[in-house]
Amino acid sequence: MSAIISLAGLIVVLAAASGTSGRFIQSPTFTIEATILDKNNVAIKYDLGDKFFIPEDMGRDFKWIRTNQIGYVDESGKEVCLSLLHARNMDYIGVETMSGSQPLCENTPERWETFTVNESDGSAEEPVVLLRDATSGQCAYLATNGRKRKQKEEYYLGLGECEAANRANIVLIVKDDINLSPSPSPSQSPVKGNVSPSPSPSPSQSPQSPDRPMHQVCNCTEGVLLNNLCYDTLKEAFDDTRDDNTIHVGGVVVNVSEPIEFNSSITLQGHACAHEGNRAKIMATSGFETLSGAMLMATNPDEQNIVFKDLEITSESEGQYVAAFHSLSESDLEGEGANQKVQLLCNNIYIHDMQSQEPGVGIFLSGTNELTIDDQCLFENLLTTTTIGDKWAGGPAIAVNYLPESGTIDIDGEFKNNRAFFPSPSTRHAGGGALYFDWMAGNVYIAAQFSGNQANQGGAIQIQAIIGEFFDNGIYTNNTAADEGNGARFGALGCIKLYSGASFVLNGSYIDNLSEGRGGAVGTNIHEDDSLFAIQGTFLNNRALQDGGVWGRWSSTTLKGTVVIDIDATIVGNTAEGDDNDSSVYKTVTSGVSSDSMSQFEWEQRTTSKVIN
Ligand SMILES: *[C@@H]1O[C@H](CO)[C@@H](O)[C@H](O)[C@H]1NC(C)=O
Ligand SMILES: *[C@@H]1O[C@H](CO)[C@@H](O)[C@H](O)[C@H]1NC(C)=O
Ligand SMILES: *[C@@H]1O[C@H](CO)[C@@H](O)[C@H](O)[C@H]1NC(C)=O
Ligand SMILES: *[C@@H]1O[C@H](CO)[C@@H](O)[C@H](O)[C@H]1NC(C)=O
Ligand SMILES: *[C@@H]1O[C@H](CO)[C@@H](O)[C@H](O)[C@H]1NC(C)=O
Ligand SMILES: *[C@@H]1O[C@H](CO)[C@@H](O)[C@H](O)[C@H]1NC(C)=O
Ligand SMILES: *[C@@H]1O[C@H](CO)[C@@H](O)[C@H](O)[C@H]1NC(C)=O
Ligand SMILES: CC(=O)N[C@H]1CO[C@H](CO)[C@@H](O)[C@@H]1O
Repeated sequence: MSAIISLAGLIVVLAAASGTSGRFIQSPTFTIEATILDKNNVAIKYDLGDKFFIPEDMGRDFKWIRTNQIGYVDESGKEVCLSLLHARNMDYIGVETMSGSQPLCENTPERWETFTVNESDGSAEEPVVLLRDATSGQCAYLATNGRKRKQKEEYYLGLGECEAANRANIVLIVKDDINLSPSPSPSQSPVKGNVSPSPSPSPSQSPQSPDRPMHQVCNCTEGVLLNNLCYDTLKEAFDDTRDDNTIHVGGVVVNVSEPIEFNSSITLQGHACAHEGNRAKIMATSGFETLSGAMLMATNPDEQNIVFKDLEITSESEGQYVAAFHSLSESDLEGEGANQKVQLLCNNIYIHDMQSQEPGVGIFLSGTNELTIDDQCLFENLLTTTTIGDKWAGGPAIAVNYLPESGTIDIDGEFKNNRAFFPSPSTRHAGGGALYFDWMAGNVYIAAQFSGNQANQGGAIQIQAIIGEFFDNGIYTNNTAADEGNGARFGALGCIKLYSGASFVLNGSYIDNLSEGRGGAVGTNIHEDDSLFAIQGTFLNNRALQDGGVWGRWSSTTLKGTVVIDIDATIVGNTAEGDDNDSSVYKTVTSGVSSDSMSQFEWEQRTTSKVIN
């Protein structure tokens, strides 16, 4: 399908032209660039040519011509200007029509201005500056003709809502070495047409300030806006979405009373309007119950790119069964559902107090090329539970079944008091108190904080298989692997199988976690040849009621691959109650063959890293 357009900033660094309206501006030249991810997730830089984006260094150099014109001087000395042009079925911004003629600046109106919106993408720090067409009030963004396989997909500058979220990733790069800061437009021409973009807050305004300009959605009685129209329900808005649309919610609690299925790539953007905080609230009404379904369901059988921003998602009643967001699963489309890829970016979302019989009460993804949870996100009091069936996968906050080799998962934010619990007659072996990962062939990076999460195995995180790199910088406190009558293990996190080539590095902080069986902080089972397991972070006061105060391993297979307990790791006060602290650091057992362990005392005598194999 279409290439994935990466989300980066449209950052305009143009001439500081304040107060010079009406006369020529001494301005540097710049290029208009976009970084586009191809199918293999490789970022390629494109420059805007005369009408389409073309590979790097083949684009145009532009400059400001008059106050509000962007263009260049051609070989014959004529000024050619960036204009809104029309082709059969698309409108685009460029300097050459499809028939090859070029709009001269003297015939085109002054229309372009820069326009600041407060960024709402966690990756950028600065307010985002968009390029706005003063005539329509809309802003330039990266558009695509979305052609399928046979013909090459082409990218051009289109016009859309003036939303930071809608900016794609166009960057105007100044060529000359002049020290410039993003500057608002020199002239504030009145905005015409039916579009009223969100006004830009001045840098001095805090997001909570009472005179913060409100988004258009704040005037919608049901708190839902799409393409400048208010909707009665969130479902109706979703039904009308196309790829790259942004649905805005906010002002009132947006109620959801039935599942919303959608197959487009969208942004769901919350606005707090006059209310406290910086999120909009979406709530499943108490009559909406589904043991295994979700409020929002991504149903495109191929790929979908989704962004959630500034949202609180919860359910109305305690004990109500309904999940927040699911992709397709293996049971959909006769198994084809498992091949779906949903790319998801979450900025500042709070999902809490919900439950389901299925993994991923917050977020369930069958497969993904990219999942990013930013540091403003919080997942709290989510529960996956059932007494029926052959259930193992917990991960009430987030569950991901498949991450391909080229994929990435980045988890930041906070996970508090989530739980997976499958009491008898189910398996009593729920895995992952907050997160559950099945087949991880790509790169996983964890930087989040986990506290008070609980499951039978992997108090915070359960991983079935690592094939790629799993790097953990998380902070784990007070998570528990609880004995529910079936071998509790891995107080904070654990992985069942490290495949050949896998790397599982624990560089975070693991404090006060408890396993009512083995592995007070972490655990593993199968280590294949050429795998790496490294303990190098801070491990304090973790407790195993059986063995392996920090790390517990048990398998019927031989321990292969390399294990490193780094001499720079901080390992203090861990307990293994089952063997009077003989294995307060670790115990590894190959059943019926051998076992090996280390106590805190032995660790303290060491001056070099402990390396196994
Ligand atoms: C707006 O931008 C300022 C300055 O970068 C930032 O501190 C603030 O958090 C932003 N507000 C919102 C709502 O994104
Ligand atoms: C909301 O409605 C009021 C009254 O009709 C209007 O003055 C205001 O501009 C609107 N605000 C937005 C953000 O659309
Ligand atoms: C949503 O439901 C709550 C509780 O049932 C109600 O108070 C609120 O007014 C509803 N919101 C809207 C926009 O109808
Ligand atoms: C997406 O959903 C709409 C109805 O909501 C349907 O008409 C369309 O065929 C679906 N597209 C795909 C690719 O499934
Ligand atoms: C530990 O977590 C439990 C829930 O699992 C919670 O009730 C308790 O208050 C937490 N204790 C601390 C010290 O955070
Ligand atoms: C490992 O943890 C240490 C201590 O928190 C930190 O300084 C270091 O940057 C981490 N290493 C990596 C590669 O993130
Ligand atoms: C095991 O170690 C812990 C932490 O150092 C300590 O409190 C406990 O008394 C020890 N238990 C035994 C039996 O030595
Ligand atoms: C060392 C230890 O057991 N720390 C805490 C682990 O988490 C439980 C609750 O989940 C606490 O009660 C313990 O104090």
